[in-house]
Amino acid sequence: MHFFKDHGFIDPHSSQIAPRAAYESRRDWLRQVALAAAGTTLGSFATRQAHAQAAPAGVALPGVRSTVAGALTMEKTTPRTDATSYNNFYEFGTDKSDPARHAGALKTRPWSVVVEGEVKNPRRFDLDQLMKLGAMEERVYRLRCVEGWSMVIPWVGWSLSNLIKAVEPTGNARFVQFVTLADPAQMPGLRSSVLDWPYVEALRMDEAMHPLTLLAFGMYGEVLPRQNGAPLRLVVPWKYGFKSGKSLVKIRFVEKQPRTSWEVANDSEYGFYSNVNPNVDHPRWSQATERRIGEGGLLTRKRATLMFNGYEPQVGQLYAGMDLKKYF
Ligand SMILES: Nc1nc2c(c(=O)[nH]1)N[C@H]1C(S)=C(S)[C@@H](COP(=O)(O)O)O[C@H]1N2
Ligand SMILES: [Mo]
Repeated sequence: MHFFKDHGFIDPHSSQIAPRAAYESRRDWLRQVALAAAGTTLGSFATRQAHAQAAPAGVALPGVRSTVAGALTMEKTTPRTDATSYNNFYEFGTDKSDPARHAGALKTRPWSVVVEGEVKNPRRFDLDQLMKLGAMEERVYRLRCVEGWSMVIPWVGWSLSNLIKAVEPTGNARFVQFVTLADPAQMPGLRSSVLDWPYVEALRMDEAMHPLTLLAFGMYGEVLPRQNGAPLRLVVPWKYGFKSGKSLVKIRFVEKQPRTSWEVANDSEYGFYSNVNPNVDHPRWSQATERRIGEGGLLTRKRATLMFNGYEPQVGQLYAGMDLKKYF
């Protein structure tokens, strides 16, 4: 039997700082490394328990079972306690427990989302108007973080294609950018230059239009907790988690492939496509296996990572003819 012994679990994401940022802010960098080193598995487990209560009892947000192919994995869902206390949301800090600790005060109403760029109907949506553009569905997706851990989360939302159709992209729209709120008054993590703020992610238009690409407003049958990206976030289940931006305030349709925050931070490690691929290792660690959060302790066997995170039947054809080793 092959058991995996967890290393001290230094968060590779947060120990990865762009050279430029490191020069400009060495003190910040040292603080990041200290934080990452402090975040051992045992340490963060303790803090996780301590902050498990930080997720407020949510308001119910039910969704009908999705009929989109592949949208309902039968795998055991991750305990809500784990999904709401072990997070990446660097606007609130780089430790896994920071979002649950610091996002509680984020003001999620009133909230609006600006849709602009290459569309016939650019407009600012109030959150309540926006939520009515589609029928809420439950989608149970695997979430695979580039750091080598995964969860199974029951989201509530609808296909982003509902919004895209409503704003009618022009013939020039080839990519879609997703911009997260960047408010230093509410987000203590913005003091660090670990990333270029605001957090910006992007998809190619056909990826954005794919029925599995979800605009999520809830999880576990309730409105999204703030640490998970309230009041709305993207979920792209076949890509590494960082492609799914949280707490979105702007969606922009553009002609040229935009640079994303993680590419700006380090484009030799975080490419534009970043499809989950067990055959292409991160330059500093293997992507062949993953640790399922909430599944046992330190000696739990790792799982094999699946091509396109298990969504290859649905999305594989989007990349026909592309060199998947190149477009990591
Ligand atoms: N705005 C923003 N969105 C973000 C991040 C972030 O730091 N800021 N982290 C990403 C990463 S690395 C992952 S793995 C997922 C984690 O989502 P979860 O905390 O809801 O599991 O959010 C992604 N979206
Ligand atoms: Mo991630």
